[in-house]
Amino acid sequence: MKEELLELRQKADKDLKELRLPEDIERFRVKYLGRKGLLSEFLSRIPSLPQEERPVIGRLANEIKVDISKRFEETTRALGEKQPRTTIPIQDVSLPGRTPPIGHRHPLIQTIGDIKDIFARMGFQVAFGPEVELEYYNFEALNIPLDHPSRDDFDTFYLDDEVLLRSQTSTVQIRVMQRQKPPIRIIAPGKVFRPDTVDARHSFMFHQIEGLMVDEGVNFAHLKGVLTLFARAYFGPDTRMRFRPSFFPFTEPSAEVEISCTLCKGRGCSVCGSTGWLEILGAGMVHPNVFKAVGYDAEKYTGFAFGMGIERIAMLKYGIDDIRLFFENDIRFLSQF
Ligand code: 2NL
Repeated sequence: MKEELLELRQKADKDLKELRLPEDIERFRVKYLGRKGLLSEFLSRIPSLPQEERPVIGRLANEIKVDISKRFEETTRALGEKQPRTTIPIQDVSLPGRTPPIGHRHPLIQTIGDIKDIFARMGFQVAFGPEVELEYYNFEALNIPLDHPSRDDFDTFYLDDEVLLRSQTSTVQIRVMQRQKPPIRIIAPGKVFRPDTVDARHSFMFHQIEGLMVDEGVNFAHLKGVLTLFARAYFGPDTRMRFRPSFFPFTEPSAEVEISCTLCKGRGCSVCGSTGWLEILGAGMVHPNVFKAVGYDAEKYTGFAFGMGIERIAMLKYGIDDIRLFFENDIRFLSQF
């Protein structure tokens, strides 16, 4: 019995030295010190020993149990001091914080906002309408005849015989005139769609702002005044303008409006094709047939209207040379605005 006990102590000593991981520690405790462990088992056998051996073996067994327990505790404490540092994540609260990336409005939306603010100061309200439209609003009400080339499938996305993706935002102004009587002063920004092949200057979807002012006595001088104020406010106070005769089915007379080149100030460069002028919008006096379509008295009311491409305006203002940059979601481009 005595030899057995001493052997047990030796084995326990050896096992203790090999303890490394938390699960080793627990395994050791169960094996030697647990309720059904080797030492308990040993102690339970003592009552069946001969009378004279019991006290000696009993004392020795207890000594060894206390000894193993003591050294087991020392070993686990030593291991415990090494281990927690490696498992608890270290947080240095004195480090500067990480700034989350903050987004901003898309440059086209900013441009719409800037243009809107200028017209708002002249009393224009903002109007919206559907992007999926009836052929009637996109063409018929705007005095665009059935055989006009822009009605072709090549220039308009048709969904069926009567329904299409609007190719201009004039549809919005027609809807407003149907609802409201003059005086009217609105701008209508939004997406328009045309089946063009995409390149540096074309996109199948782009943005327009159209404007409309209708009242008694509105004339071409009002149109020139409003657009001149707009151009100077948006492109700078030295901006000059010129109006050149043009044709649109929905206005008569009609004009193409140009500003002095924003880059070369009119001297001639590659942006303006050495003319010194840049076309920024089309405009004119609303055609009487458009007033008839919305039930306005064309003898009583007159009005002007204009339309401009927002991408083009933003490209001229910021010197952007490819329209596709607006739609590619490249953060290197967008973060510059
Ligand atoms: C362009 C410029 C233009 C209009 C749009 C318009 C709207 C109504 C009545 C009359 Cl409701 N006109 N809009 C007028 C002139 C030019 O857009 O280059 N368009 C092809």
